[in-house]
Amino acid sequence: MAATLYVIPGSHPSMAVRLMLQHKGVEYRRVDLMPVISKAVLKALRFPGVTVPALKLDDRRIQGSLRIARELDRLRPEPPLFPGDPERRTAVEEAERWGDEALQGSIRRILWNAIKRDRSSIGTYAEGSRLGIPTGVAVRTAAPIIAASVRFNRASDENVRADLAALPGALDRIDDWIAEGVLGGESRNAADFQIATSVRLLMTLDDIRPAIESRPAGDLAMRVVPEFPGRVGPTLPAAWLEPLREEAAAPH
Ligand SMILES: N[C@@H](CCC(=O)N[C@@H](CS)C(=O)NCC(=O)O)C(=O)O
Repeated sequence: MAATLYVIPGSHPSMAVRLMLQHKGVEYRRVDLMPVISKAVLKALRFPGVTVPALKLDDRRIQGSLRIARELDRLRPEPPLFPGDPERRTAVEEAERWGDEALQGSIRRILWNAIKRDRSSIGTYAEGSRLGIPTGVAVRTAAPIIAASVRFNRASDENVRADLAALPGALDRIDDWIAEGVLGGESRNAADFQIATSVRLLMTLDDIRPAIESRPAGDLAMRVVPEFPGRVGPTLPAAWLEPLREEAAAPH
């Protein structure tokens, strides 16, 4: 099986699929793409959509972290990404879907809004990647890419302030799933990869890491994704972070 995975450095669902391939022991070639430019590349490669992760398996093109997880389980059942017990599988799928539909987008918006405020930070997400041009050049020419990404991901100030206000509730939900054993069980499942990569990406923001690291969600993120390149220093308005500060002060 010849596998090529197209990713964007710093993309959380891309990291989720990298870890799933590793979990399955599937050898693959990774191709790093620049955001925005990735869309044209994926079109040229005849993928049906314009987002990463995008996986070419022999002649087949599979896109989207949820679809890829199911295809990997079909092609290589062991170790499984979903529990065999139907009730437990439903719970994992529910958490995975929320991770894909709700959590992923809010984290993308928060990240792009922070990068817009501290443009020099974008290069840190490219550490260890091969973009085909020197990282310094990529960073110096990144302004239009950042502006397009903020627009494309609807990372407006209004939306991001709302995302940050909703974050404590989202983290509570993840902590509850960990307590129930849906996440963070003995063997990693698709929802672990889906959600832990999002939380881990958020922990690359100095403004937000303190509100996460002492929680079960932060602990899971560090265990599932010990390394996630990238760092943004303090940059978000203090008032937006108030809901997280109150949260960090409360016992967990
Ligand atoms: N829910 C999809 C989302 C994929 C997605 O939106 N990927 C982003 C990167 S995280 C992307 O390709 N964005 C295009 C761009 O940044 O230009 C999945 O899990 O595969």
